[in-house]
Amino acid sequence: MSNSAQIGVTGLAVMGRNLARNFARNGYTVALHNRTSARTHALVEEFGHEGDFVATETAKEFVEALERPRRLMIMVKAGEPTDAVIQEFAPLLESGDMIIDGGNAHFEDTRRREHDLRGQGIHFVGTGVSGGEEGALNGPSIMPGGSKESYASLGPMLEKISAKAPDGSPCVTHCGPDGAGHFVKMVHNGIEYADMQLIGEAYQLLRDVAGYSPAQIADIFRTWNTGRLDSYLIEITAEVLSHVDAATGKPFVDVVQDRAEQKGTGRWTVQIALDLGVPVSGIAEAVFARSLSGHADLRAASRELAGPKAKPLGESEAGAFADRVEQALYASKIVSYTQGFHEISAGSDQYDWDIDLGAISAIWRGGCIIRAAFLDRIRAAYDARPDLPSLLSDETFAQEIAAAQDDWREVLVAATRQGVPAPGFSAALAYYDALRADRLPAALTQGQRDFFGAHTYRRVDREGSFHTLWGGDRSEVEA
Ligand code: NBP
Repeated sequence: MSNSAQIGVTGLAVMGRNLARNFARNGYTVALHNRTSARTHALVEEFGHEGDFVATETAKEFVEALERPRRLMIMVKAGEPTDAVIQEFAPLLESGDMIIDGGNAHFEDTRRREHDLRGQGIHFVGTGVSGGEEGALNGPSIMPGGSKESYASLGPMLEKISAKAPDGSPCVTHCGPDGAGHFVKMVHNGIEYADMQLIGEAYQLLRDVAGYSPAQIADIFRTWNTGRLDSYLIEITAEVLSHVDAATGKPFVDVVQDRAEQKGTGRWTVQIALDLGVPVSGIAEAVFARSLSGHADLRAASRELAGPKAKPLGESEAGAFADRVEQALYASKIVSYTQGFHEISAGSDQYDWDIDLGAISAIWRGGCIIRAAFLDRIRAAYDARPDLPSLLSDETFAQEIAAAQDDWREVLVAATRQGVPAPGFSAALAYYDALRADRLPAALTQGQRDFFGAHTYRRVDREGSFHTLWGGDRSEVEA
């Protein structure tokens, strides 16, 4: 082997194969490896003409094919397979070499792997990659963590293969040390869950409250996609809704089982948010909504439960209602991004990552599933004020929510009256109202806790911790 490859990819299923082709199409020589070598040969046979590939069979051959410092990218199933591959390759590497894990790893695993490999002088670069199969080939949004030194060597290559935002800038940035990249990818996916849930709720409200057909709703989404909701997910929603099943002639959405799965990154976003004490209620509702949809037996057993008697809207009111749903969707979307960015900020503080929130919103503008015109606005908000306490504190977003809130509330009233579940819209509004509340019932909670467990409380008018002698004369003592 000639040490000629600038990068090597091991794990050549859909993602690895397309990333390898993307590197090759951009002029890099790419070493190829897969546990089962049939995948390696298939890639070269089918796509060898696209660029310079070095097909290898063994780990030793693969490592020897790479120029120094070596850049070895792992694109295997996350979890144990990633550890197995690291164990196979790490002994063959030298100080200064890089292992780039582009799988959907848990950021704690990435922190552990980075720590272990650092001792050997190997840079472990946990990297979020978003955009699915198509993005991997034509330009994903890339979220690398790891050392600054590794980014200096790897960054220009990632910038070349990444998606480009509408202003031409590459959708990749060094997120921060060790697990920062995989953490950012995790929250990206959590936001993606929330975006999809909100869109789903908008669809169901338009259908069950306003009485529109899937084809009509597709047209509404197409119109929304020309405005402030302009995004990949809105665009594909219109495509899915207008699709007709060839076998039955029915709308495609009506022949698909209404059960979704929740796993991996969406669930982790909520689990980690709980650990960090960050309220990501919109994202959590999205995860729970998928989970509820999957409980087929429970749903079957509950179908006869009483619902409201309200009738759907008449044709004359439907148009105005659709406009209200757009307002509710937009306002709820601002809230779910607010929550997601809060989680990234909390993770950054907890692990000392110094993540630039504006830069993160900028790299999500192209290539990834949540790409949206709206992200430009988030970037502008953080660029103008990097210490923004919350996206809701940004003047422009606050004004937009102020303008949307009456419609947002009306939509939830209609949803409640008609018995249409809208947990995402509802959680978002509750979060908004809780944040702006002068007083919250947490004061009562503190009183209850002090009553049954002497947990003490703080007063609004004096420093210190206090306890009331609830079982005695109810006098207050300083704790
Ligand atoms: P899969 O997640 O389906 O993994 C298949 C690959 O893992 C094959 O190359 C397989 O080798 C290899 N592998 C397994 Br499984 N166990 C192994 C082991 N013990 N040792 C060595 N190799 C092993 O592939 P994918 O869908 O291309 O995804 C790759 C990574 O990218 C995953 O971590 C995924 O979460 C992440 N990701 C996927 C997407 C997406 O849209 N699909 C998007 C973003 C990130 P074999 O051929 O010999 O079985």
